[in-house]
Amino acid sequence: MERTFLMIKPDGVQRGLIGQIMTRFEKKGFKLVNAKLMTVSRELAEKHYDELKEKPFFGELVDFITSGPVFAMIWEGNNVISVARAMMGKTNPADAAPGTIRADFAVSVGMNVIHGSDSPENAQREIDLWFNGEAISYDKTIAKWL
Ligand code: IDP
Repeated sequence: MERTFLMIKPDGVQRGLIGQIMTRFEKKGFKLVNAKLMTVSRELAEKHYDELKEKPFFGELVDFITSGPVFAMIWEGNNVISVARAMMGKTNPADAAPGTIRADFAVSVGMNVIHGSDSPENAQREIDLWFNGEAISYDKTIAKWL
């Protein structure tokens, strides 16, 4: 069973979108296995976005992610990494397909509401970085219907 790291960014928290976004993943049939509201240090933000450190927008991105609380989550399910990315939509909300989270809730590439791991390697790295690898293992009785 696959796990991914998802994070509602400061804009999503400020705009009161946590519940609506979580509902989409719950309704899809994925299982929440850890979650926390937290402030992000510059050190954590820089480690998280390490692959982007040469990009011209890196400083702006770190400023944004540390500007207010984020809601960090681990979700579990079949193909959850790629399916969650599809549900989020393209990075730039202007290019995201209608019905995706970024298309439905965001207008700018900087404030695009949600982060999701883009590969199994990054999912493991981000789960370790944000949650020290910790998640709750439990069964849902509905699982056989999904
Ligand atoms: P992703 O979040 O869809 O995986 P990445 O390329 O990993 O996209 O970029 C990380 C985040 O950096 C994006 O979600 C977006 O908020 C921000 N970002 C990406 N490109 C730009 C840009 O050109 N200007 C400002 N922010 C950007």
